[in-house]
Amino acid sequence: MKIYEQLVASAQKKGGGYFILIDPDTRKENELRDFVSTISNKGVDAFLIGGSLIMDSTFETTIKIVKETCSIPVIIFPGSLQQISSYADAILFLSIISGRNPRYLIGDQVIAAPAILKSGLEPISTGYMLFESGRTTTAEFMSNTKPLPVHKPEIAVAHALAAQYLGMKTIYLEAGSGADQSIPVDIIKAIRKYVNIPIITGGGIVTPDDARKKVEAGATFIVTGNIFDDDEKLSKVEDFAKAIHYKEK
Ligand code: 1GP
Repeated sequence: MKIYEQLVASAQKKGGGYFILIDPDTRKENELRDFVSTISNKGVDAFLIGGSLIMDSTFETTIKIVKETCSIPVIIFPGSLQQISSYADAILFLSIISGRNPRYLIGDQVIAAPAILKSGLEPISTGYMLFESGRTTTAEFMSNTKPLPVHKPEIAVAHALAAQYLGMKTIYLEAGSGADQSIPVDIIKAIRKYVNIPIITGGGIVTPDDARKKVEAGATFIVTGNIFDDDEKLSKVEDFAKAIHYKEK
């Protein structure tokens, strides 16, 4: 079974799925090994690896280390065309559908497609929807796109429906890494009312309670990243996983 299908089936059974985003710039070799081995048996369903702007050229090394350290699926969450590696299992094949920048709607995808074919990665077609979150995020700046308003659920629903009608496998509701405000549950509920493809959401989710509310509102997968830059918070991984896997006893 493909990674996408496995993760969706598991999320349906458990209530939701839990992804942790690893920014390759955050931890170097041994620290990364320790980080992954500490949390890999705490209920994480997949690791996302990538970043809107990677300063060090550690992308592929990061993937290799994570793959060597655990058996959890590794999915690339690419911030640029350079972020393709056959060491991962799958890649979110993103189109920034919230924006109107042709490069990120179809341009880079055409350039990346042959490299992805060659890599053997499983592409997961993803409609990426960036929302405003109070301040300019790296994703917004780098993609030169205007984020969606958070107080207009009908605009969000229309974008999500368009993604579904275009045959995309999932939508990623993004508030931006470290966002002050995560995606409001009202937006998730409004989208879930009309759209049945899986919803990934991340950016600014810092409490298990918030994660659980988003799953109950209709999100399929929750992504946390920044919060675990602080090693002292690592014990919370299990709390997030339990809150998200709320159907599990
Ligand atoms: C961003 O969803 C990720 O795409 C993670 O965000 O770092 O704010 O948890 P945070």
